[in-house]
Amino acid sequence: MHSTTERFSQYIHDVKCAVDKAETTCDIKKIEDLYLNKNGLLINEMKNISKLSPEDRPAFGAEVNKTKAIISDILSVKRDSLARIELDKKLESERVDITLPGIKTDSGNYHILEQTFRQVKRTLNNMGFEYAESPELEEFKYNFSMLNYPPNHPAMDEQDTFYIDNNYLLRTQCTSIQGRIFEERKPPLKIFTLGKTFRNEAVDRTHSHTFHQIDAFLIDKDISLANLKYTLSTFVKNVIGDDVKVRFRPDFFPFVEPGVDYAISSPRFFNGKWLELGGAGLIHPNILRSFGINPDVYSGFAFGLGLERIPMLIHGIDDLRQFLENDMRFLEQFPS
Ligand code: FA5
Repeated sequence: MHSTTERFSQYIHDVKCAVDKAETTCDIKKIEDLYLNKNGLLINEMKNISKLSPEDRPAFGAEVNKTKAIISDILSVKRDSLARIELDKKLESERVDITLPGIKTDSGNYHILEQTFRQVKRTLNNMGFEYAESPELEEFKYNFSMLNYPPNHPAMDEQDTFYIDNNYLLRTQCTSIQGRIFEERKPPLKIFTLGKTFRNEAVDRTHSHTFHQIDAFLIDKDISLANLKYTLSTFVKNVIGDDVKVRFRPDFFPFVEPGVDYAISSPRFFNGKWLELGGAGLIHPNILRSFGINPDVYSGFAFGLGLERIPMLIHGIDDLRQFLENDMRFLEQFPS
């Protein structure tokens, strides 16, 4: 019995030494496995109980249980303190400094031309104009012939473009929608379109090979230049500002008679200087007649302008090439 007590004291001593050296809860687990768990030294000791005489068994059993309890206490105290250290380390490594500034994510933004497009669309819709579309890759006849350009007329040279073949070209003006509408529908009509146009152009700050046009027309009874001027004034006041005045000057376009160019002026832009915005006029009677619309009953006006002109004026953008370059430093200046 004496040697048994010594053996158990040795166990406790060895456990204390091992526990002193333990640095992690895993080390504690290993010690626990060695002494207390299945196949551990103290469980094996219990197996020896059958070899003892019946009168020695209770004392031996009590000794084993006492030793197990002592070892278990030693392990549990150390395990608790190591677990606390491990938790502190984990919390420290995962610490979030809530006072740090957040990570900024970029938010999407409509291109300045898309913003202008939406504003123009909303304005003309509110004024009773219906939005329609026609192809960018257009037939020669809609872009020129049906718009009263006589064959080989020099006005076509002003709008040289990219030809696919003798019949198809990239449209030079959104006015090309007129013939497509007149073929299908009868007056009264109040329509506008907006889209890409293309010209074989020497590119500079105010001219591009690819730009956008707004084109609108109205056909009804008793339509005159007065209606055109009122409509255009309302349009530019809504889009550019209430202080904007509109001026007409005679100009030539084969599809209008009389034809005008129109300019706007506001004390906000270039000290009130007149700035040309686009072309307009009363739809040529030849066009009305060619689509079976009686010019003695119906008349109409049409106007067109470059979309880019609007943000250029409002924001003082002096180079239209920037609209197509997708330079974020430029685009980010116009949050939608
Ligand atoms: C026309 O294109 C006529 N279709 C407008 C019109 C419609 C007149 C209805 C009468 C009735 P013009 O070639 O002037 O007209 O072009 C109209 C506008 O498009 C110009 O004022 C300008 O703002 C813009 N524009 C023309 N060419 C370019 C270009 N190369 N780059 C950028 N904008 C241009």
